Amino acid sequence: MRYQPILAALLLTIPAHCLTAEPASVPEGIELKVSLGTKDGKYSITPNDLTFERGKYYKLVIHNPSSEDHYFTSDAFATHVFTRKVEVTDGSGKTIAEVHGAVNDLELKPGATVAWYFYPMTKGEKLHLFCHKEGHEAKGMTGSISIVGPPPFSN
Ligand SMILES: [Cu+2]
Repeated sequence: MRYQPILAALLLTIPAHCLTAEPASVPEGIELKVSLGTKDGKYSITPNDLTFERGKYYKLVIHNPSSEDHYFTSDAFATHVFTRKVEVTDGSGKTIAEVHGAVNDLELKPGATVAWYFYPMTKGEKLHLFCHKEGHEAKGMTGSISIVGPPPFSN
């Protein structure tokens, strides 16, 4: 009992933001969906021409509906965005992992879905997007990503 005031004093020294989870007001992000391959085995990235606006917050949901592994690869894109996290979900849509840090290559197993949360930071025109699995780019798994708009934090 005599330690209670000490404990209370200690708790008061902890900044409030350390005690609470992320506020519910964190935006979900502008959602875009991309498919790597198709159910019937076509080698495509759909849509394959993506455009993002600087300073906005995005949730890019990448899904592989096919029966083989595919990559979402764009070395240039990684240097143009700030990645907040990549969420990996299980079959029921429950998050089973979060990956933090710069991302430039994702491999998705058949049926897998990930959500990439990021802020586009610097302008980019037709940044190369492809699947680097052998032969897949030549078969059609290619695309481009553009980042447009005024610089973030400019007004
Ligand atoms: Cu592929």
